[in-house]
Amino acid sequence: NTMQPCGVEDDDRQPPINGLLEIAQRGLGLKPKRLPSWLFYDERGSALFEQICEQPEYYLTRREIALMDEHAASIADCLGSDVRLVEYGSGNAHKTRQLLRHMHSPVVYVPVEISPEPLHQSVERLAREFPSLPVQPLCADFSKPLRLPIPPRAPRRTVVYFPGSTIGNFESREAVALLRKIRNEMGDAGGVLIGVDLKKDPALIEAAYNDRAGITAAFTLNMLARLNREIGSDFVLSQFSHRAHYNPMAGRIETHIVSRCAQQVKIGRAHVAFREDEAIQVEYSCKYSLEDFSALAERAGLAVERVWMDAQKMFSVQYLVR
Ligand code: AVJ
Repeated sequence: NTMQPCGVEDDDRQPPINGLLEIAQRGLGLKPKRLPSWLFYDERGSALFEQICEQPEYYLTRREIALMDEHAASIADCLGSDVRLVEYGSGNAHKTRQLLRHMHSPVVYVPVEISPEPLHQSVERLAREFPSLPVQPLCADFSKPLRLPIPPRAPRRTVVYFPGSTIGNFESREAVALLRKIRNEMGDAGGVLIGVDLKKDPALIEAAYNDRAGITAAFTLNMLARLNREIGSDFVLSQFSHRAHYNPMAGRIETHIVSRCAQQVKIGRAHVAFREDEAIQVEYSCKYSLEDFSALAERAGLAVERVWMDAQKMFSVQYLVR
């Protein structure tokens, strides 16, 4: 079960590597140390992420769902009928159902998901609720060029749905590259429906990544636990801590795993040394103003056609076209 990178960091310019051990060795050999965010999402990490979404401080998921509750009909009208909806990542059952319920038929749904198990589950659930909806699942890494399945009949338009502010995990250059890739896949008449978390009081943002129950900390440290499980490294979890700070200049949460003491960790046959307080950078979560995001879209040859926001203007869903 070799997981592929789910599109973070600038791995794409490096020679291709697959093994988790090599990924860990390479990332921990960098200065400063850095591990890719997709490493969070093994089974345990995905379960912890679902728990994060239920924490009172983590406003993103609740706001996006509220937004979809309020605006799903208007979003569906904007997309029009005869649409092929290609969803990047299929762990978003609730939001997707809200959208599909309002979309004007005919619709073809193409969930794209890297792990076969969640893909299979989401397809089964949807088939039960939308028995007449054609579903063409695609097990693939959405950060790589996709070969979309041939639709039953040519749709009028392909819309890529990318919810959850996952775009925030990419630095701007990578985000632009991903949007360009989407632009190619959707074709001339296509569009992108994308969830984007907005800039707001830094204290609220920071709280979302430092919940009182410590779920986010557990989620972050699970990356080390995962490496211990899968490559036999010997990280002592109590000797590391989670740190998430908002960088107002860059407009992003920067999450690190910090070594509590000077220590050595066995990674494969080698040992990696940590200084006290040395940090491994593990995640960026970029926040955008409407102007920021429209400039980003423009760099990818896309224009923002519509923006929907929740009542508190904390989160946005935006429709981009060529
Ligand atoms: C799923 C990437 C949108 O960045 O807010 C949540 C992941 N990390 N808490 C985010 C995450 C820590 C989340 N995304």
